[in-house]
Amino acid sequence: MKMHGELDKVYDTLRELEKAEGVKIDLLLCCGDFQAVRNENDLQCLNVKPRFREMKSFWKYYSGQAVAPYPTIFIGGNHEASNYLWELYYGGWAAPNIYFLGFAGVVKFGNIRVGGLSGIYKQQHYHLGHYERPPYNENTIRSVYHVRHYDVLKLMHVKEPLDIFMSHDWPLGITEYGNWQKLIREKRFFEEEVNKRTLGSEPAARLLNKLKPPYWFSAHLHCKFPAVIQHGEGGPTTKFLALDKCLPRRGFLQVIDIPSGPGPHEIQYDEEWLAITRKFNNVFPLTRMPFTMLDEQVDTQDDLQWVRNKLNARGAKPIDFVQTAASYDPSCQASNPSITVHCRNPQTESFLQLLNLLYLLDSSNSYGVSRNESSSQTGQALDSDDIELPDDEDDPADDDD
Ligand SMILES: [Mn+2]
Repeated sequence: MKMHGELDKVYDTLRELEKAEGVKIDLLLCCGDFQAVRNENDLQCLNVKPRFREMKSFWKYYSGQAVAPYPTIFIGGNHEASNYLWELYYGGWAAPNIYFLGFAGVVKFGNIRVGGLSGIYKQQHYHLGHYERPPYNENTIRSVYHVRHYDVLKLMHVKEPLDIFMSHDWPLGITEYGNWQKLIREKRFFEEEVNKRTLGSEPAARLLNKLKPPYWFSAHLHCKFPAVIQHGEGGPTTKFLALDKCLPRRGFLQVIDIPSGPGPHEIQYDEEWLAITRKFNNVFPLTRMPFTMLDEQVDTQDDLQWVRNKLNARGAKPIDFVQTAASYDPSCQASNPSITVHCRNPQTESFLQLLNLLYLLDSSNSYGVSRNESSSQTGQALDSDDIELPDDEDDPADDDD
């Protein structure tokens, strides 16, 4: 499901559902536009029109005033506190019991493997490095959430089967596998893109084709759309489901029953993913220089053994949540937000120490490059791909992309 900051409503709905249907919810998955906004500063890093900037309810879960009643895993979309998600680039607890999967990531929940890719695809930024740093300008506040080849390449190296995969935008061509006629009757403005086969993310389609998970969930387009993909004759199938946004009487939530082992049912690190992370951290592109490494398979066997030894010794429980910013205080008069700069999140620092990797997220070299490059671009307003998505009157948060 997609959240748009409406955590309270979603958890309430789940509680009601448990009572009414007599089911037990083990895990909540959110496919982006989660809006993990902790305070006024984070709100400035969220790409929505200023008049729609609202604090919503995540800050309560961040401050400890409320506690997520279900373990929750989310990926990023195109309306996020991008400064905060960048602190947790490799994934981590955004709040107690609320886990951000990272710009790309795989975790285990019991013996279920959940993978995901954050952001949305825009061709013009796909091959660049992650050069964006807070404070964002009007260009970088948008490009920061555009999917990068580096993260897709890491996911392309996942060989062990995944059970669930999440992407914010839909895999390109997915509409062919479901009732697209009904889709374009209900959402006329998708018609041209559906017919031209330009609706959705090309790298997500490649990942779907490679990973072939039994379940794939997406969001972004504000409508419910199921599809079934058969991967070749007699091959495995993927059940695809996109859900609507969190509004009354809209299909924003779906309960799915997936058989799993006896547990423990908690979020844990995934060995193969940590091995891939270790392997690729030394080519982490952090500037606007194109990153063009090909999809050829890099061997991660040594790293897998290394990670296995490490996790055998310490366990696979993720590093604990650490609060890094003051949370919003409704009793205080709205103060002018200060300039948001990058913060080294202790969770990320501990994670990198665990894997014996360098901290690169504030790489001063790339920071310098990005500042120069972006200042030469001011004046260049939205590019043609940043057209607003037409949607219902009640969909104010969905301008851009
Ligand atoms: Mn979206």
